[in-house]
Amino acid sequence: MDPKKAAKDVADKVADAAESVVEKATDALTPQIPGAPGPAPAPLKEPTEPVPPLPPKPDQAAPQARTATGADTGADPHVRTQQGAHLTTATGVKLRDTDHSLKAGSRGPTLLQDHHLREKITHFDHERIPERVVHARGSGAHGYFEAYGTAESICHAAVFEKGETTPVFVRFSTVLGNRGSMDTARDTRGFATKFYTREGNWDLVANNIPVFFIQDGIKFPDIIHAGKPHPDREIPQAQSAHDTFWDFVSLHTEAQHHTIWNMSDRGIPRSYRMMEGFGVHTFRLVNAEGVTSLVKFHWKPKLGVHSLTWEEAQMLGGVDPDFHRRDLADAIESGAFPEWELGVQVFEDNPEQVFEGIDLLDPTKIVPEELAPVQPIGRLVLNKNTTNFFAETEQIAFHAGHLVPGIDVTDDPLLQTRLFSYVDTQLSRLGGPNYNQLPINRPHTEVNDMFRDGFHQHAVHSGVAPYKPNTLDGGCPFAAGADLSEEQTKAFTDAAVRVAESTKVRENPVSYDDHYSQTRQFWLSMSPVEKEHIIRAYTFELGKCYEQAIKERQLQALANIDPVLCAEVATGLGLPAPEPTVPLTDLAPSPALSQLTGGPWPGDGRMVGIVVDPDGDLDGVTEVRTAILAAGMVPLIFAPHGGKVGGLDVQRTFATGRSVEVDAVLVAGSPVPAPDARPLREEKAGAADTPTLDPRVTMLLEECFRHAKAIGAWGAGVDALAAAGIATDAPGVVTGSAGAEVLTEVQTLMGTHRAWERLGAPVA
Ligand code: HDE
Repeated sequence: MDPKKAAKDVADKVADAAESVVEKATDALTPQIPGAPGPAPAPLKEPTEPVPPLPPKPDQAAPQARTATGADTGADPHVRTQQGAHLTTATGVKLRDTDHSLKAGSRGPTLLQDHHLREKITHFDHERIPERVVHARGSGAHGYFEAYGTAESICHAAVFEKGETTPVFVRFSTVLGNRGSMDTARDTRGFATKFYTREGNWDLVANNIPVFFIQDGIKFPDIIHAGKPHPDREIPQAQSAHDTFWDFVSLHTEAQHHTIWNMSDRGIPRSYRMMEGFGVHTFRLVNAEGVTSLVKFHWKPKLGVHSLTWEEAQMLGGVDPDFHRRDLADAIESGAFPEWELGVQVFEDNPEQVFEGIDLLDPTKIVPEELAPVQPIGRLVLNKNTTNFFAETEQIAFHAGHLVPGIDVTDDPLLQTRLFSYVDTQLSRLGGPNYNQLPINRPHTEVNDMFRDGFHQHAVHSGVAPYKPNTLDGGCPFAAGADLSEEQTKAFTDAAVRVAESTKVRENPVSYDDHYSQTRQFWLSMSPVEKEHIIRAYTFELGKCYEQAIKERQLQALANIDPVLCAEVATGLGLPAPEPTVPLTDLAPSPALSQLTGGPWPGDGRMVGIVVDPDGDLDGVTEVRTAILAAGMVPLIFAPHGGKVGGLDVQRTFATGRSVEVDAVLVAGSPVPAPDARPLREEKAGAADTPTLDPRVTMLLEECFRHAKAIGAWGAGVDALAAAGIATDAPGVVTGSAGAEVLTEVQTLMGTHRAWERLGAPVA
């Protein structure tokens, strides 16, 4: 046969097969339950016909297809993925076999000549890069930021122009744990946003806690070394419940304010979607007239601020260490796009940089929202998952110094150190100075630097004169101008702020010495149930310390915060409560600090478990399941076995599911113990006597009750509650005769996140 025709036949065949896979993939779109691993269902047998690489899943996006110097190539962003249907080497040569190395005979030694073996193994050997020195564990998503225009009067940055929509990538993280650590550790969370603005990239590298452990960046290695695992045994991973952390914060008492936030429910968020974000430092904005203002940035989640209970967080560490990562991806995949409002607290840029006695340059202080309201300036929506975690989430490089015209820094000594650290760290993490050329970091605007060469240079620079002044490249590139009305030439201009004449010193301003008044204010602003959680958290963490002296020293710090807090923790530790060593200052409580204010909150993307009995009311289950989906939540069917029950797909069996995966549970029947509920096979089944209800359902209901989740039951499900010992008149427990009506009430209960009364402390 004519070789050209043969080649065309193969090409046509491949194209047809690809089309059919894509069609199947498209049919499989809109999965009602998120989490499908691929774009098309997997066949039972290994395919025999080649097809080009499958398309990405509908919920996925990739970095825009820009050149290393910012030009829009107009290509499909997925153009960077594998090409063609056949396996090749890294240099595009097609391969016949990747399963066997080249040997001298089938039982002989492997030949050094095997270039494919060497290339494959060598590449594999170098797949890992150093993890981030802090914030190693994280997860990210694509989205956009839409400006309301309300910041135009204080800032001339294009990103805040009314109606301007800017693509963003957000990465959330914990701080202390390594890349593989659990999501639900008690810790601060990172909330870093890269705005690909038309004037260059702006990074707002924020946390979910508005204050920091230290006032001067030079102490950063100290706090991080104290928080990381002990260097001798490298334990404990991803937690602060150990001697070195408490040794440091009890000595370095400026850390006490941040620490009480960590000990509060803020340290164990229910979801990244339910966290606030704070820029921490005060920033300086400049408007079109050159007038400067000082601001603090706040992200406010549409779903409210909610947390796990400590027991849930601990259980999830084992049951689902990827809990927050999964929650974010699932929510986006199921169309419940996470959303926040960006707001600013605005202060006059006076020479003292002080507002109502609060030093705006001290990152251990907040400005209560009651004193300076948070004014909304735009909306952030995350609507696409990543296509490749490494290329996007791992390789994104944030930098507090990625600023755009109109957004500038202040002299906060913590921020000043960050301006150095973020570039420096990428050099070893991303292997050289060209990390901004990685696809996820490329700006969506012209890049015309004079930086040249270096490892992994992607640009092919023309010209001969990457220096200034020059004549050989026509004097290019030219310095941009200060005229703000000329967008083409609008330059970043450092705000011309006066620096007071002073002497070189290594010291803090006196105002930085107050470590306790706002720490106490936080405590006084909590509701009783939140205070209870804080007491338990301190007692747990200090109880995990070995050294008595460290516990006693931290009790002294607690005495300086509040005598009740100190006494309660001291009782748990079996130590006497000391007297305060500083006068207690009662600042007015700030209701905005409590998570129990506001609401009711929407249930977007929340998980509702439905316990199903194959002999129970399956029509009711179908109806309720549809209603849950219609409400933008995700139903998870829990059944005695996998596969289908009454035509419904089962997402969790009583063996694979656990209460901590759901926000609320509906009980649609009273399933008898399933065959695999024998104690020998199933640890969750517990004791050997024969109960009427499957013991794993009993456990699920007990845990949901203990964690103050909404519980609803109808029909035989009410009997299941009785069998599990759940009082039907307890707060947050709903029974009825039909599923739909029970669901409506459960949804109302979910609006407050938990049935707080069940947590054993009054709400207000
Ligand atoms: Fe960071 N921080 N940081 N930090 N930080 C890093 O940068 C550092 C601080 C924050 O998802 C590192 O690329 C110093 C405050 C987030 O990729 C590193 C100081 C706040 C992330 C670094 C601080 C943050 C980082 C590690 C004290 C809240 C994760 C890897 C002067 C406003 C970003 C990297 C991501 C990451 C240094 C203090 C937030 C080493 C020296 C305050 C959210 O450069």
